[in-house]
Order: sequence, then structure tokens, then C-alpha cells
Amino acid sequence: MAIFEKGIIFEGVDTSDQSCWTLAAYQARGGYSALRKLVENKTPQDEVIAEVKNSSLRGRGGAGFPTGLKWSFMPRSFPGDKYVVCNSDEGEPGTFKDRDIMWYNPHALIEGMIIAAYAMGVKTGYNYIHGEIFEVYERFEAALAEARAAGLLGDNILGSEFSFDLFAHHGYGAYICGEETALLESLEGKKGQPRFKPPFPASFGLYGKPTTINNTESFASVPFIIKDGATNFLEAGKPNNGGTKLFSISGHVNRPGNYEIPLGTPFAALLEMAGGMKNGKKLKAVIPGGSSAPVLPGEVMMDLTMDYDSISKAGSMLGSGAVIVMNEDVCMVKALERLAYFYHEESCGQCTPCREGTGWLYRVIHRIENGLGRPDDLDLLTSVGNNMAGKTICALADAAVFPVRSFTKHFRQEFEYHIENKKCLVDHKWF
Ligand code: L3W
Ligand code: SF4
Repeated sequence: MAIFEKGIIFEGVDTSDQSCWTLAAYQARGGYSALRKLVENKTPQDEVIAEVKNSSLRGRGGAGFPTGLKWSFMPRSFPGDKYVVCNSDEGEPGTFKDRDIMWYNPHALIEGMIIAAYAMGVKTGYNYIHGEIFEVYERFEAALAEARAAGLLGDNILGSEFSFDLFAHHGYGAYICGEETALLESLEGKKGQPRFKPPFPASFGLYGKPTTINNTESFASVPFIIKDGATNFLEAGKPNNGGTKLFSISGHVNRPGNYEIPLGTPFAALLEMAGGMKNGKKLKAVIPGGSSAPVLPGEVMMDLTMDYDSISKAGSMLGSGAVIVMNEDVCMVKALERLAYFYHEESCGQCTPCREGTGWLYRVIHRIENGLGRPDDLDLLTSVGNNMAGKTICALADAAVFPVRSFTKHFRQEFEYHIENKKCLVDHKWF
């Protein structure tokens, strides 16, 4: 996917240059100067964490949890091993941003993780990379080798007393391994199934030790915060929503791809950047934050800005920033059927409400789509969803229910039409 707008992470990255990912290219862009500044000045750990807190950086993986606050949970005086882990298990339908960070600018992530380790007094880190992106994994390994050879990883980094090593781990492609505790289980060599929370990874993480897990984009934002200051980062976005954010736009736009833009940018401006609606069709609906985020009608989206607060006030989530744009030709029943199948397929099966409920949701929507819907099917979907949401170990069950609730709320007429007339209200050409 191409990157069309560049902000903090992609500033100065010439993606047409085959060597833009290398250590030499990164250093020519000012890379590793943030780390150098910290180790040379022996900056106190608390100062680094305070800077990240002040930047208002919020987790870019989906939950938007404040990164500096998360770092402050790490017990500094803990006597044994503790870890930093990067969640690069990008698998949310619609999301394709983290792979581009690792492909075009892997050293930004590596430097961000080294800074995190410095701030939290950690000696070992892992980057868990989604199993279906082979070339990206190999490139990240190559970048790690460069960093090690240059003394940026390993013992006595840049001649200081600070030592840290970082390893890549290739997953196997299961969506659930993007859930942080399933990721840790998988990293330990076990079946990737989520753990009960609490305890959170901050106190009981990898191998039962304190662990800080952040998303790829979150770590890759850190070098800028240290180099240019929290205020500059914060001011690039809006209060409580600091910085720029990568939005992966897919669907019926003229230029699908990744756009790194200030948080708080109007959705209408983002749509314009993406070349507007394909073939001049009307905007019908938008999933603003990956398939787990509730869908919103197009006219609602046109009044929103792209930031955590604005999207959640409208009843959805900014999530991982995957913006799925749907035009007037999309059959919302077919679209929901596709999403329901995904969650049914990806449920890890541990909890009965999720294992059985995702199957019920899929089968009921499937029969509505195929002209076999029954008059009480919409009530049945509501009832199944109410028996799933908030009743399971992890958020996958909720993620399966949110689209069902929002599609049947905003586009109820289409579902009713399918049930009553055994055919589609729109001439669907996409799904
Ligand atoms: C210590 C506490 N730590 C919270 C930590 C927690 C985690 C972070 C956020 O789900 C969402 C999900 C998907 N002491 C803590 C604490 N933490 N309280 O803060 O926690 P949480 O539970 O709010 O979220 P989560 O489990 O990380 C993430 C949504 O993101 N999503 C998923 C996208 C998927 C991808 C992908 O494929 N890679 O991005 C999109 O919307 O549904 O709601 O670290 O430990 N008291
Ligand atoms: Fe597994 Fe679903 Fe339970 Fe999550 S909610 S632990 S995916 S069964």
C-alpha cells in the first residue's frame, strides 16, 4: 500500500527509495539522535516517562490507552526480568499501517523500543510480527542486525551502562494473537489464547513478569517526542489526542492507502485526500476504526473529526485507524455477513458465549442474506449479542457484537427488506 500523506513517523521518508529503511537512511533523517541524547545526558528515567505522558500519546493499536501512563505502571525496582513487547500482530480487517512502518521505517520502531526499555529499566524486548507478512518480517530482522552491528542494541549501548536486546518473533496469522495476553501466551510457545485480566501484563506479563506492551505505531512515535519535545507532538494533534495518526483507508475511494495526518483532522478532509468517492458515488457508511468499531452513517461521519474523542462521542471508536468507506451500492446485510464470518472463524473457542455466539450471529445473518430470514431474526440477533458482550475473557466477543448492533441500528430497513422480500434492497456490487 502506498503512503500518501506523511506526518511524524514518515517525515522525510522517501518511500520510492529502495534503501529508505536502512540504518544509514534513518540516521541521515536524524534517526537515533533521541536515544543518543538520552544516554549521553544520562536523562533520568522519570523524565523520559514524563515527556511521553505530556505528549498525550495514546495507544495506536485500538484502545487508545495513554502510553506514558502505561509506562509508569512498570515497577522500576522489580528485582527479576521484565520485558517490553511490541504488538505488530496487525490483523484487524481494514488495518494495514504497522506493516508499512516496519517496511519503510523499521528503525523508528527499534529506536522507540530502545527508548522505552531505557525509561523502564528493561533489558529484553520482543517484536511479535503478524504471521502473514513474510517480507516485512525479514526486513525487520535485517534492521535489527544493522542496529546490533552499530552498537545500538546489545551490551553497553553507545558506550553507556545501558544494555538492551531486541528480538523479532514471527506469529502464525491468528487474529486473536493480537490480543495482548494471547500474544504473550503465543510468545511463550503456547496456544495463543487470551488470559483473564486483571492481572494486566504490567504486573503479570511475559513468563509472568512485568511487561509493557505497545503497538508498533505507538513505539515508532516515541523518537520524535524525545527529539522534538512533548509539546511539539501534542500540538501536532489536539488536546488529549496528541500527534499525527496513520489512517488506513480502504473501500470505495479513489486512492486507498495510508495517510499520516494530525489527530483532529475532519473526516471530510481525509476523504478528499483519498481522492473522494470512487466513480462519484454517494457515501453511505464508514467503519472509522477497523472492523471492531461500530459502523456510522456517511452523513454522521462528514461532521466528525478523526480523533479518539470525536469518534467515541458519535458512538464508535477510532480503534486502529482503519477507515472502511462504503458507497451507496453496498448491501449492508452482505457486508455484515462478511464481518460476522470473520469473528466466527477467529474466535479462539475458550468462552462458550463467544465460541457459540459468533456462530449464531454468522448463521442468522447468513440466512437473512440468502433470503431465508425469519420475522424474529433481528430480535434473535439482539438477544444473542446481549448474551455475548461483556461476558467473555477478551474483547473479541464484544468486537463481534458491535458491528451487528450498529449495522442493524443504522441500516435496519435493509435487514427488514431482506427478511420480508427475500431479496436485496440495493444492487450490491462489492461484497
Ligand atoms: C494496567 C490497568 N494496565 C488497561 C492496559 C492493558 C492494555 C491497554 C488497553 O484491546 C482494543 C479492543 C479491540 N492496569 C489497566 C492496564 N491497561 N487498564 O491498557 O487495555 P484495554 O483492555 O482497554 O484494551 P485491549 O485489550 O488492548 C484493544 C480494539 O482495540 N481494536 C482492535 C484492533 C486490532 C488491531 C490489530 O489487528 N492489531 O489493531 C480496534 O478497535 O476491539 O477494544 O495494554 O493491559 N488498570
Ligand atoms: Fe477466545 Fe472469544 Fe473468549 Fe476471547 S472472547 S477468549 S476469542 S472465546
